[in-house]
Amino acid sequence: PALHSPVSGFTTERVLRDSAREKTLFVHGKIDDQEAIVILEKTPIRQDTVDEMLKTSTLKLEMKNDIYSTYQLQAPAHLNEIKTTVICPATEKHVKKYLRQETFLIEESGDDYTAITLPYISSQSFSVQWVYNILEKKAEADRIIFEDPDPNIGFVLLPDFKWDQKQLHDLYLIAIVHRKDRKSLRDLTSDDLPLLKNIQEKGQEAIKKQYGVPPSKLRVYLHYQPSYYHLHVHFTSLEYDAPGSGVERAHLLSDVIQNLQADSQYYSSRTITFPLCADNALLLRFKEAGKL
Ligand code: M7G
Repeated sequence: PALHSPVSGFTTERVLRDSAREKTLFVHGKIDDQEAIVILEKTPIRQDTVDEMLKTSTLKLEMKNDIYSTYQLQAPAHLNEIKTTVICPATEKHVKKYLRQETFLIEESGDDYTAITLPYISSQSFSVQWVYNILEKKAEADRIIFEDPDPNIGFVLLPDFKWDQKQLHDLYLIAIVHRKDRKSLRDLTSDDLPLLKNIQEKGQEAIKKQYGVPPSKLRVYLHYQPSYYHLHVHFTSLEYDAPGSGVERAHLLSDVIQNLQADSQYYSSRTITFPLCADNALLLRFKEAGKL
């Protein structure tokens, strides 16, 4: 839907991060006196628009040498969109999340979780209001592609807001569980196997049905630490190097299921390794506790 521009009144304060390779830019600024973050991202070129693009664009020659030539192509506006994400009002924590920073690996034992991480989560993690809005159909209801309404093993599956759904190459969905008493991987025991298997089976099935992408083309995982402490599972295209899909943060759902089958206390007792940014408040707590 067309909408009034929330970014026309944006004043830039500083660039938090940019990447020429990912073609993204994260800026911090203000919209009408409110703190705001705007994320700009050039989206992949869609195969189905290539013919149209080459036929309708103007080409400006940059150089020619033997059989080689380079051009600047000016595509029509509708083929040249920039995906824009706005967070407003943004908190200081959002600014830190997007600021490019040095990262450090933390090794969190089960006891560290209880003594250090859990108090931190309870006092100052990100609001999960957006998650509740999805579960209660107060936001993004029209984007839901599958729902199992069961209060114990049910979940909602919808496109992650990182994915514009224009091409399958960077397919990215999230399954958000209905139950509100599971914050992260750490809370899972073998009691949750029916929930996890349900997400895996029905999530994969729904994605196959909706997008024609089979389970063998999907990377299905949980983050530890997540940013939002309400249990959710990421489904990304195997072809796509999704942010946060590296070994230091992503735990494959199929591994999680097998680990819990072998040991119900696996995730409550094991030491789990994860990266944190330099001025992350949790990292400071690990430092204060002499763990870094
Ligand atoms: P995470 O592992 O808690 O944190 O995943 P991360 O953002 O550090 O990866 C939360 C996931 O939810 C991310 O993939 C986000 O892109 C996605 N997400 C965050 N928000 C605020 C929204 C939202 O409002 N709508 C949708 N559809 N996805 C969101």
